Amino acid sequence: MAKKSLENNLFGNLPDSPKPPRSAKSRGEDSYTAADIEVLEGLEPVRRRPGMYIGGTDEKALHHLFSEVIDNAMDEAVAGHATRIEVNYTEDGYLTVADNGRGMPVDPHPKFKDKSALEVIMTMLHARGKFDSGAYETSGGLHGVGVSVVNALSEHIIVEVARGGQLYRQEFRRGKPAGQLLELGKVSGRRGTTVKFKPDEQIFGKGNTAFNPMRLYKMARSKSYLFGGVEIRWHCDKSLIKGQDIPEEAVFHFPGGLKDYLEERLEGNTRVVDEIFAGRVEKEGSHGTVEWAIAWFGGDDGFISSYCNIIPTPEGGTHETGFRYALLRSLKDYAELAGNKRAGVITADDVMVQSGAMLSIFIREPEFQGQTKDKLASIEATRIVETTVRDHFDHWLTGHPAQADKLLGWIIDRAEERVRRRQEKEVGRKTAVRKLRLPGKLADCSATMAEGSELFIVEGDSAGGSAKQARNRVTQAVLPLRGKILNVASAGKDKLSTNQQIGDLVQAIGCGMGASYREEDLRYDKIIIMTDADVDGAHIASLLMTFFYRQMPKIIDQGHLYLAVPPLYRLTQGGKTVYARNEADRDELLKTIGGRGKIEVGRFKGLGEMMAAQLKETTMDPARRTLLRVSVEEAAQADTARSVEQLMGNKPEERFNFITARAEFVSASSLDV
Ligand code: TTJ
Repeated sequence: MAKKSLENNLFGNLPDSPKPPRSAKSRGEDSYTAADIEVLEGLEPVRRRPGMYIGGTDEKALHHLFSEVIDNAMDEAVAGHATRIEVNYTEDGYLTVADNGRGMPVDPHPKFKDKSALEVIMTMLHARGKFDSGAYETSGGLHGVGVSVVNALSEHIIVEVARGGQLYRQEFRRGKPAGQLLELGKVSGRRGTTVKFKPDEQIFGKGNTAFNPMRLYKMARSKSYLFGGVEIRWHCDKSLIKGQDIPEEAVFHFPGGLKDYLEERLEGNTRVVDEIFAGRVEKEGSHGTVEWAIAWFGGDDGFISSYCNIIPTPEGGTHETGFRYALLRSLKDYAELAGNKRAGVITADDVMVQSGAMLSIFIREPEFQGQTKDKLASIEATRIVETTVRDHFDHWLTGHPAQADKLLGWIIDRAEERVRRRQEKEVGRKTAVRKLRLPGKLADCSATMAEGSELFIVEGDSAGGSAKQARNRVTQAVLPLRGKILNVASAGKDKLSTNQQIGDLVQAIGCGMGASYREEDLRYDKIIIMTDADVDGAHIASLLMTFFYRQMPKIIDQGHLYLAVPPLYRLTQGGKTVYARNEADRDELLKTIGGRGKIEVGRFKGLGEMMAAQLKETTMDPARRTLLRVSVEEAAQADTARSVEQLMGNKPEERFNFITARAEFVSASSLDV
């Protein structure tokens, strides 16, 4: 390793490093070595196709470089090893980010003996630290591509590391080392990593490599409230600010995390209840950590800002779904407890529209979806957020009944207002003209409003017949589907639009599908899939769930989709009859009513076999039935191509178990309506 002087190092006024936190020690602080770095490939592909790595070469992509760098420093802070990050944008066109963490490892890499770990991290695509037992696996900034991408797309990068009492430096140009790792000299009481870089005009275009200071400022600031334990210091040379309303220097620190931030953001707004509902539940190693803050205020400018592993998710996703659902469920439960009968109308939207909310979660290996990867797709996030937030909101509501009642009343008022508006719009909706366009097989209900009306999708004509007799003609409609419906997971668009079953279904529901979905035209409040309690029934139900998930996800999101729960067994003793949903149910019942004479046990082969009165009593009558609400989570499961294939393929039993297992799960956490 070459020696060089300590003068002119980048650290300048970087503060001393924190004492290692205890949690870090107990995890074997700094036990990482070069051996923990995984190596894949060189950087040529990044320069050839930058869009593949940073989503383009426009201004947004340019600022992605900053995200990637600061996220690396944030990871070090979230892991408990850094307390301070400095951001410095200077006249020379370079952007510098520094932390007071452990410092990137500099020891020789075992596989590339002539290279340091630092060089491997900087020059190899996907080279990244594997944290012990994968505790909190880093966001890796650009959804995990790594800082080498920044290197590849920078004209010049200087990296300095203070580690083990030594200061090191290495420089790179357009992804390639511009010299070897230098040992600059001794430093004491100081650790950390500094990265100073200038984006490459060859990539972003001449004159397009200047950052937007306002954008940098906001990004840096937003990072700081995502982790209360970090202080971010901002500096931007005056000449670069050019009329933008931002300071040259600032310190961002929100020790109270999201709640502090929300407090500041909502300053001046009157709130429905003063207190912000906020919390943070930390899990060991960060995986599963959830932090949130929400406040309700009037006005139409409600918002939710969500994040996963400090990556913004402007399009929401699974974590937001869990959040909305938790708030809704808690409120409804509270209403029931408080004897408030008006809460039936409220939806998750009613709860959220006039609120300001922040949500941040940390999970291992998050998955993002969408063109710009702006939406969280990891299924487990829904459950993690739902259970955490629900628990706390239950406590919050019951612990502060006065404000809970106020909030509930306010949300209900708004929901009722929404219903009224919609009813007004609905008058005349089901005109004769529209009715003419309804499918012939549909036995529609006579009510003209969607509110309170139900559509039963029934398997087979014979079951359809029973259902038509068993229904309440005013509020319940029945649409029989014959045979297997199209497997939407494998069908192309053309097939989908010409398929008769799908066409009937879409017409009956009324609101179109895919891009032409119009919520206002939804003709029913509940869409209930009613299939036999057997393997084929489960198959059809899961195909239908897949269809809704793909083509009308809002229907599921807003809680309109349900599964009926028909019985499988009938137990008769004397003149009395009871029904059982499954074998376990049946055995339980046999035990409880046994010993009082002979019990006749019958098994239904299908819905069609049931008398209309039985079907009504067990499955359709709102007063006596059980419904399972389908959540996005289950629908997504049914949608997963792999599981559909797996489940629909040669193993019908497996699929059946899958569906029923899911259904059990839903019944525990959803409305029994
Ligand atoms: C890796 O394993 C050994 C201990 O340090 C870990 C690490 O990489 N820490 C780290 C990286 N701290 N800070 C960084 C970092 C900071 C900035 C500003 C930019 C980059 C690319 C990394």
